[in-house]
Amino acid sequence: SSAYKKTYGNRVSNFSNPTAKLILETMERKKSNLAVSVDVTDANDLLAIIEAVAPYHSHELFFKTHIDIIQNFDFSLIEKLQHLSQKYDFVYFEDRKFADIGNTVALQYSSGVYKIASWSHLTNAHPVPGLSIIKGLSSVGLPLGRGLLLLAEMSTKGSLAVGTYTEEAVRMARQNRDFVIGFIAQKRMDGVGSSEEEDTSDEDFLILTPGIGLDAKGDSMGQQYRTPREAIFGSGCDIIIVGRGIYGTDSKAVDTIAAQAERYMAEGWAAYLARINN
Ligand code: S5P
Repeated sequence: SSAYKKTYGNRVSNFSNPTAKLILETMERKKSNLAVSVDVTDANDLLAIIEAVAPYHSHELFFKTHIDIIQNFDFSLIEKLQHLSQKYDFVYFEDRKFADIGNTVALQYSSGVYKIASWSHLTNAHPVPGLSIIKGLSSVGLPLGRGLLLLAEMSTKGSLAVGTYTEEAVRMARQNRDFVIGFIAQKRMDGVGSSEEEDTSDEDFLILTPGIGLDAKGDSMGQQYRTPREAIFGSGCDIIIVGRGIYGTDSKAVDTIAAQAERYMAEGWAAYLARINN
């Protein structure tokens, strides 16, 4: 597709959604396509990892959270996170993976303990309920300028999100371009599942891809890893999501985390340059 060869900056005008524009502009400015996934259970560790990575290199584009795994959560954490995102110029992606009817997800997104829509620029949803889930989430997120990704594919061994399920997810997104800005997927989705009469040649979706690791092939629970080059150059994904590859499983040494982030950032950007200059 044409988006595969374009620079991130030149793709800003392909989107009307303000979060999509912000993401592409930030990528171009920071020269980064790295999203750091911080799956830790202590609020202080979460803040420490962001502080470890962000100030030294300021290349990180996203921090992806699972806010519901934090044991010592209170809303002051959100205020601290917002302060950090302004200070270091990055975007939050709460990896909530909504999966219910429209009315329920609207409440889960706006309310409860976490009030995700109030602080997270981007979130994601499983397409399994059909268009209802986009209706519900967009009723909350669209007025706030938020963006949504659909999980069109997953990185795990034996994932059921394949074939016609993936195609239907892309069709759902195509009908809601104002709010659905792309996918969690393993490859580019431009034109997927479109009919012959439809012209999708200029279509553009952001592809965020998890399951990235340079040192491991997977974990003991079905996760599968590939390299930044395979994802960005080989499969046309736009943003790599890296968790344990950066913050590790035991060591929380600041310089180790920062060095690993730098390594993934450099690999991801080199793969993108190879792609657009190929
Ligand atoms: O298909 C998926 C979708 C997601 S969002 N596979 C995934 O691994 N994820 C998330 O990406 C997962 O919830 C985790 O937060 C992150 C991968 O973490 P890592 O430590 O394996 O890099």
